[in-house]
Amino acid sequence: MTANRTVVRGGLVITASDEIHADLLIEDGRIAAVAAHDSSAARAWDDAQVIDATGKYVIPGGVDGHTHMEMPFGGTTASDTFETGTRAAAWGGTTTIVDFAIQSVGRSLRAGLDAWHAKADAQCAIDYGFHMIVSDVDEHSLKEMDILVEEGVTSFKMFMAYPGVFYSDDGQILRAMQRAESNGGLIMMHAENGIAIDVLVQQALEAGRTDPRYHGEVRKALLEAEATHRAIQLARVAGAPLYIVHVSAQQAVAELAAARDMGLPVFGETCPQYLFLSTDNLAEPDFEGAKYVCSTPLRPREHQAALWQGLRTDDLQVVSTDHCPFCFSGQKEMGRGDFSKIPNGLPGVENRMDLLHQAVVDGHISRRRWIDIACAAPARMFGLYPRKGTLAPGADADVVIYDPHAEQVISSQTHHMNVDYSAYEGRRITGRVETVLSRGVPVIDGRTYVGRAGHGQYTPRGTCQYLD
Ligand code: DUC
Ligand code: ZN
Ligand code: ZN
Repeated sequence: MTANRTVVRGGLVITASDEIHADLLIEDGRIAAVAAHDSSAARAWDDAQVIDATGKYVIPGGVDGHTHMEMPFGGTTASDTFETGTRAAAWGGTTTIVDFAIQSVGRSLRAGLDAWHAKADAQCAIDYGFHMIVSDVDEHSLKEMDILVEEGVTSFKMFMAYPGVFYSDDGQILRAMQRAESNGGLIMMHAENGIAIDVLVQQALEAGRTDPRYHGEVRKALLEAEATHRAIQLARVAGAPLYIVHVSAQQAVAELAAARDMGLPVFGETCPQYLFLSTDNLAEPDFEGAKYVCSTPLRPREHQAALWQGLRTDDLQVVSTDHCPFCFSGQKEMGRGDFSKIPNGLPGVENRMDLLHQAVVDGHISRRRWIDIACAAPARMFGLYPRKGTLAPGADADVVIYDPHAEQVISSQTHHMNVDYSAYEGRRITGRVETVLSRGVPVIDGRTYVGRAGHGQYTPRGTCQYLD
């Protein structure tokens, strides 16, 4: 047996474009060949170590293009470190994350990026890349964007929300978009009208409306739609492509669909929390609603149909998690008596692949669309394809053996994220990750964690491949 040759035998290999009963040959951490099960080509790989995938799906490792490990926010820090968060991601079948390095106001992009490298270096169980949050647009940071694109940090998140923290005004946004137009970068937009929202927050608190559910009421769908529309027009003026993060409102999906119908290079992401949760959760009594405070906020249940439809029609291309966990105890509780002090964010990096498989079972999306929105599209969007996001000769052997018939119940008692609650507590899921390989190396082996901090490598990225 040759140690660096592995064959995954007998499974249904699913990519964004194909489903075939095939065997997969892995050599030196890469996919070497895919051949029909039991074909003469596959039978010739008899010197390789065998992983039996009979009756299972063989899928590319998930690519989560939106996480916030150890993110300082709202006076506290997201509770997953790069070590705990990437381990949990692997448990859930995700083998690549793209996290957000943050430029602090008054400091350089480089200083922010260096700080995030220091947090992640030698800690990760799976591969990772970085986007850059731009919070201070000036001549220097605009020049730095060019350098970062060259280095493989090819996407830049900007905020139309959070005045005084991450907020950029329209002029700053336009300047960054113009720069992206010339350097090939992709602007990722948090599209909510934060100036108007802050007025409504103040008015709600003054009227004694302090419970978590008011977080959802003041961050109005119309103010997400308005910001989405404005961001699209600014991108048109700049001639730049645009990616809207965490789309939650039906009216925002409509803005994206209209722009795409015009042929504009505008893309959108939604997250499991908007597909599976709603304002009903935000309204849970005894401050339990705080567990569901994130921005953009959860919407009334009626918005979910538009999100599913957007995913089916490709008006939305990607499902990422916006994983940004805060413990209920001691962190979410900071906002008792004042919803605006609840740290914004939900855990989910471990649950995304399973929840989206449940969407396949429930008939919302096809199996191939599952792999597209969770693996291939984010890899393409963020310049990682076909190394990540598919199973084809030459690709990294990031492979998940997925049991489509296993039954599980999501719970904080059994999850691996470093957070004391689950946003999906008690939810029944059909399907479960069984084995995960990262560049051919087992990270999860038959539901046992066998990975290590430091296996995961920093992965510089190319530019958005939807524009090629
Ligand atoms: N939204 C969140 O819910 N958390 C972190 C940042 C963001 O935009
Ligand atoms: Zn955001
Ligand atoms: Zn985010």
